[in-house]
Amino acid sequence: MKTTFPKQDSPRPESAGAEVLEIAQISPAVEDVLAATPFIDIHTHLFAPSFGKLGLWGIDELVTYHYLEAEFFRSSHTQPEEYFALSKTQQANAIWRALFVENTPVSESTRGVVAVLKAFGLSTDRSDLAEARAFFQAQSLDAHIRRVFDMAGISVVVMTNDPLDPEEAPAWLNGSHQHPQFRAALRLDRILKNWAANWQVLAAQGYKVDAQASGKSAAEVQRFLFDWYERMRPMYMAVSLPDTFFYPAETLGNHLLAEAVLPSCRELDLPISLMIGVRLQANPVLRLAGDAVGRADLHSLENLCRTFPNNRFLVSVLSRENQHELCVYARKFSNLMPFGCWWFMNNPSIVEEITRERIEMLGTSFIPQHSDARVLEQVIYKWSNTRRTVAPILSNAYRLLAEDGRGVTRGDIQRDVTRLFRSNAETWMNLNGR
Ligand code: RAT
Ligand code: ZN
Repeated sequence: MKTTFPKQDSPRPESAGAEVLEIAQISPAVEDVLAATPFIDIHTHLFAPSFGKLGLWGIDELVTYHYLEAEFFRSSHTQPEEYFALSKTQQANAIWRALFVENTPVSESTRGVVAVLKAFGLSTDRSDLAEARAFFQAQSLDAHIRRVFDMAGISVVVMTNDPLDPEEAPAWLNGSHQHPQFRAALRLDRILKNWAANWQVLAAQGYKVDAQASGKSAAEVQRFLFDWYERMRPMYMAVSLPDTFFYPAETLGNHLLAEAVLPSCRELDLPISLMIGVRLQANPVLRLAGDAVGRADLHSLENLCRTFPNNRFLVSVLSRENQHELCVYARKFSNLMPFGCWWFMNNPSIVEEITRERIEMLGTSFIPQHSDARVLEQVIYKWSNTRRTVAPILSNAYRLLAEDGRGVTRGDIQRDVTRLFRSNAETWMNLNGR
């Protein structure tokens, strides 16, 4: 069992890029380095091509992203029940008309679609989607994926893989899906949040579990996780938790977390990702778009990081009000890695605030962003937005440092950007060793 946590240990580069930059050179150097460094996207909902239809891509999927569906119902008289009865093409047409033709697409998610169209040289102001549809239909998926990764400046994405998803599990059981650029993450929401509806699935597969998760159940859940580890070779285990999550409360989920999941993570040397603060189905008629946010009690994190010092916790919080506490806890616990500006946090104004604060409090010992992309081409706009927002923040940090007496070199900038957007993830997940 590991008792130490991966630390970065890169001495200041001596040779390449060793001259101290003038203040005016800092910002172009930061932009260059950000553009030239391929990032690792540690949380997405994308799938490797071998998963077939589970992998979403193309204009109709982009336009019907649930972030846009939520906006659509504010700008259209269409009721959710009517919308969900439409075909995908009709849904995309309706959203395009309401949000891109009848209104100006100034929101973050609508601008994202515009940016993707522009990136492929397509018109951004057409009254319909015909041109875009023709373009995407003409692409062959493997080549398109390579092009998209290149345009997004990413080298690897981590998927979200649920062994109890009735559509996804058979794909894993029917063959290998190892892909160097699409790595797995073992998602535990069904086990940890809805044991009542899922324990029988494990039981039917031969695991000796019961409704109360008593007796051998925790050991059997471990056996289930080991089996899925072998199948998926995941980078981490993961769960999204509600704002009401509290550890240590007497719940089935906490029992399984402490007695099955965390011991398995220790044994397998895997981090666990906790995404905390979702208010699931605040408005169920909106389906995937119906979740909201609530402030969580982060004493849970303190309790977990202290009680389980040999587990590594990758943590993202959904509420803006929890961001500061997360930084403070990361200063207290080196087994805690804050990551990403998740979902409702992924807007430039908030990303800017959170990232500035994290640099001020944690230096480069955090993972600034993940895309959460559900549709392949979203990585293009999401990562371009991240680079655009982070560039002035990093430049400003270096300018302040220079004014305070320590000039920076291009080599310093490269080391920092690599650590933030690659090696914190690589070392924390042991990406290259699995
Ligand atoms: O951002 C999203 O798309 C959300 O719907 C969630 O999927 C969230 O990111 C999660 O992983 O639970
Ligand atoms: Zn997600």
